[in-house]
Amino acid sequence: MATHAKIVEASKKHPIVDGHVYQYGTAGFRMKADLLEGVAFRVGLLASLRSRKMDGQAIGVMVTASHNPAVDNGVKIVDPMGEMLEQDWEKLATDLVNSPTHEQLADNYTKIADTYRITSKTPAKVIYGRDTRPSGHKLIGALVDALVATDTEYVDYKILTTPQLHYLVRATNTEGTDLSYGEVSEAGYYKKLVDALARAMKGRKINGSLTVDCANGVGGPKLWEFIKHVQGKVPIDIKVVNDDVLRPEVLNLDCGADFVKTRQRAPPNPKPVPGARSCSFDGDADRLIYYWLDPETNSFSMLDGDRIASLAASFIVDLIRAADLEESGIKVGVVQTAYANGASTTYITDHLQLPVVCTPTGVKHLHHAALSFDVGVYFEANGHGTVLFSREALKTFQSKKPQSPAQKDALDTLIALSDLINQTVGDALSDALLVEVILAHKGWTLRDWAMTYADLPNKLVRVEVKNKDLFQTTDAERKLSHPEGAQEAIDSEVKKYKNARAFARASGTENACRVYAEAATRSEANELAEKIAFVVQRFGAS
Ligand code: G16
Repeated sequence: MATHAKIVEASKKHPIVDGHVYQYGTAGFRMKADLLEGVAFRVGLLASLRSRKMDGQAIGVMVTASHNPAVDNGVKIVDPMGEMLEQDWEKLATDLVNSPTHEQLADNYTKIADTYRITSKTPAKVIYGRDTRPSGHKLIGALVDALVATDTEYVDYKILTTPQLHYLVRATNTEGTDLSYGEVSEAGYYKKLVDALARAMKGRKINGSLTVDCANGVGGPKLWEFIKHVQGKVPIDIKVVNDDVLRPEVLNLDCGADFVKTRQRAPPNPKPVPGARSCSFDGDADRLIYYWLDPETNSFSMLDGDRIASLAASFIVDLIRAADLEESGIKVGVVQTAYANGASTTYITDHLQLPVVCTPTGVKHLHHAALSFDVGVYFEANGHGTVLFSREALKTFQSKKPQSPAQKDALDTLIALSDLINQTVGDALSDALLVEVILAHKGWTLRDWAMTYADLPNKLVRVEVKNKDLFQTTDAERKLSHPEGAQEAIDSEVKKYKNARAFARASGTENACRVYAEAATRSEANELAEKIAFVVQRFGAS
């Protein structure tokens, strides 16, 4: 049977839901899982085309809805070096998925192949994984049917964290080359982390234990796997909590990085221990938030993505200086979004004297901007981020001849960090190890870390509106361009408060708008957020 006919036949088993408009958003297609079967099939078609377009390199597909509730799911595509799908192809994905009939779907598949001069003679390869959501199994079934219909080779990595899938895509496509990213297996991922951790920790000791809340998601079993690999090699005491993946309904429920960030408190279970160093992953383990309860005052301190970014940037700058590479022209920069606390931006620009770039939400935007630096540190305030090292920076670290044991130590640590930090995407496990390494090097507690600057009080609110798509933004999401008059209404509220800032935007992963407000005091930040939420409700009512 010709490919066109095979696609039509297979598609009939996995129809999309009539009347629903699908959009490839911040994190691929994400919605209630029962709307996604046809989408997963169609994503399989696109991934196959993408692989052929990229000369047969492996393309990744991850099935996850990350921080969203257990009933949701999502499908996203990973490009050959482990990055997010190229922007032009997001549009193709949206168009292909919305094809109204099975025939039109197959026609659109052929049209893309013709437009991009893709031939079926080029081999295609797709590798995929899924989080612990029960709906993932069915979605993978639909995906595989598309891969079979298009003669695409595939590898099923079963249950993985999102960053593990990104690692595997890059490892697959660089295997046997000078740029080899690591062994092409889940075990290879752990081995790489353990080896880099051992090198980065040489001569240092991690103080006390780290409690990791795994959001009852895939991070739990994968963290246990990591512990098996690290045992006996590097002393690190990890206490795993909220790792129940047998009851799907508890995923992200009252725990996880999103809960901690938005509620600004520790998960209620297990009961937080004052003074304990704790952190939370999200549902697919690509976000990380640290926190602790002060044993004296019982107050809660959160160390979010902004804090991780400033900690990592200052540590790397210190290492570059200690390695006598200050004059080498290595450009270090930080990338944030509008959600970054104003105090963090001031600290990075004024105290660390580093450039800061602001991009719209979505790691693809941050990742892209970070590539313009030799060492690009990017983090969203919600804990999603990583540090990218350019090839030139790595070459400089490797070729520099140390003049003293201290210089050698700094160079070795820089090289170890570039292996420890996931170069493809934000990775909660790798980021947590990075934080542990830095705290150990500096001999810091979380209190010391929290003392570097004081966050401006802030509030994040989720607002449900009839049509979130009415809300269009400009200026890296710091302003609304539509609906008309909404930005003026926001500005006139912000003006009433001291040191205040606020913005509203449509979420790319939930059917809602988000409002962020910052002000001089907590009560003012809360009040301002409420007022802006009211503006959003008013303008979103039509
Ligand atoms: C995804 C994206 C992140 C984004 C988050 C929330 O994270 O990868 O870049 O910050 O959604 O996006 P929004 O505010 O548009 O809903 P995750 O962890 O859910 O995959």
